[in-house]
Amino acid sequence: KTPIMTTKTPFYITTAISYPNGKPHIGHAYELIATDAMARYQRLDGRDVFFLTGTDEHGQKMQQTARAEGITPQELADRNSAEFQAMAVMLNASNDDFIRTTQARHHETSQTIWNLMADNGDIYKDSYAGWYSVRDEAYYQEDETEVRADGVRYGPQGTPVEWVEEASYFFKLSEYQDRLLKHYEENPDFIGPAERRNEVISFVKGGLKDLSVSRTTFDWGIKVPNDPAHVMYVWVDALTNYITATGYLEDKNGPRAKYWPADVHIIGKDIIRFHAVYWPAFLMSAGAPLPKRVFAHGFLLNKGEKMSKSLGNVVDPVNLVNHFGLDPVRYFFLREVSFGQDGSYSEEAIGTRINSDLANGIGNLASRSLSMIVKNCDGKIPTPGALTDEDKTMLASADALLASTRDDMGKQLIHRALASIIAVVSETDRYFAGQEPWALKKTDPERMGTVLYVTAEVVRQIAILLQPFIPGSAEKLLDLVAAPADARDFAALGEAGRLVPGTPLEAPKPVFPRYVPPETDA
Ligand code: ME8
Repeated sequence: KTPIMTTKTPFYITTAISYPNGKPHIGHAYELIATDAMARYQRLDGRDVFFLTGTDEHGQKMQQTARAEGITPQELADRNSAEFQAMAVMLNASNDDFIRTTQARHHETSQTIWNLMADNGDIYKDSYAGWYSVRDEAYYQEDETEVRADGVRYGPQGTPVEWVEEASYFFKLSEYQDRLLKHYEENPDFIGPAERRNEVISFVKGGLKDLSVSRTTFDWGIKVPNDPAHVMYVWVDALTNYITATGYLEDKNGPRAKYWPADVHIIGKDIIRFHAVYWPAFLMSAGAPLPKRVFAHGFLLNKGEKMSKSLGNVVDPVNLVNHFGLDPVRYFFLREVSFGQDGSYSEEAIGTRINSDLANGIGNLASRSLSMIVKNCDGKIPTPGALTDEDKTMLASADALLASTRDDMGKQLIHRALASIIAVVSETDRYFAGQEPWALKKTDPERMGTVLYVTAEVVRQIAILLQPFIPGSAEKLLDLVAAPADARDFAALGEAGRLVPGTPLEAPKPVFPRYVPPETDA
């Protein structure tokens, strides 16, 4: 036999890299869970996936926070980066790497990209005078800021700005205005969702000024090549992380170079400008291909209110997962929030959603149908008889999910993919109730076997498709239908992987307990 070379198509997906100036919060967890679902989906769909997340450790915010705590920025970064790494494990994230911008590999690539931009004639030395938000690590035009009643001047994201004047290198961003607009025009999928695309286009049409890309009033950053009095502006180094991890700029034939350009950067809506304006301009200047897509998700609100330390409603993801369990939390955020829009969460909403869709939905369907098989069919998957139109329609609905969810997930419509999977659960409930297999037990046992076979087969396919979203629970469901370990990816969906009659099943164990709110002292 001649071995067949299988070359899977690469798929590179990233989250933003988080500032480790504090512990991770629920917004960080949300972004990682959503990106993980997309990475897992593509892996199961046969792509060669590289999924990157990490921490953004330089800049003035890190330096100031460390000083306030009486520790070094490196100590602060080490302590909190470890928290972000632990969160990724806790959330069952399938990231293939975790990048820290203080790593040697990243210093190297940041200096490489700087040199490429300089060699292209896009970097010059001057001095900067203008407004800067340390919290956003962003420069703002005066007309983007306002002085509020408290006498403090704020930037467009509601964070205070301060006046900065210092020697600085500039990047000739102004020269990229037309090329960027042309790129947006020719690549309508470059920015999603549409609201963010429109926002970016109008910002760029408004005119781009050259960007200050180095700082001299502090030293916690990556040194500018040949001018050690300057450290790179933190966003120059931060954005570069995505290409650092592939090694593309150092060696186009290296083991991970095939992943560049990224298929999609998943970020929050507050940092779209950096990703859809600065980053492509840097890459154009460095002569490297641009990412195919930048998709901005919305913000999570606690009971409709913005989370903030002063309101005391910043939820620790560890507490949330301890309270509800990991997969219920993953499921809630992925199903409840329209990906790309803001979303609200509350204990009540999480409880309601997991009871209706998981405990009373797929959990109940699996346990009712599979326990009937164990009791009434000798503990083995029954042999189906001739299929009726209803059976065929039911199987066709399950078989159609691959194409529809593939389309939705390709557009980051995670909530829509999940909604269509759960809609098939409801359809199966109606099918099951309508066929009354419990009544067929005496009148027509062969027909009962067919109905149970069809139902179990739909459960199998739903379990395969739920793996990207709730991997641990989906695995348990697949164990319940005795799906072979090598037939759990999307190649096993549809006709190709139908349940094999005669396969022994064990009595189903419950996978999704009902959520019962804790007693409160009224
Ligand atoms: O912005 N809801 O880091 P970061 C949803 N280091 N998402 C939220 C959120 C919320 N309430 N709060 C924050 C940075 N996020 C930079 C990124 S990338 C080269 C550098 C999202 O720790 C936010 O939008 O402030 C961003 O995508 C991510 O969490 C990290 O935010």
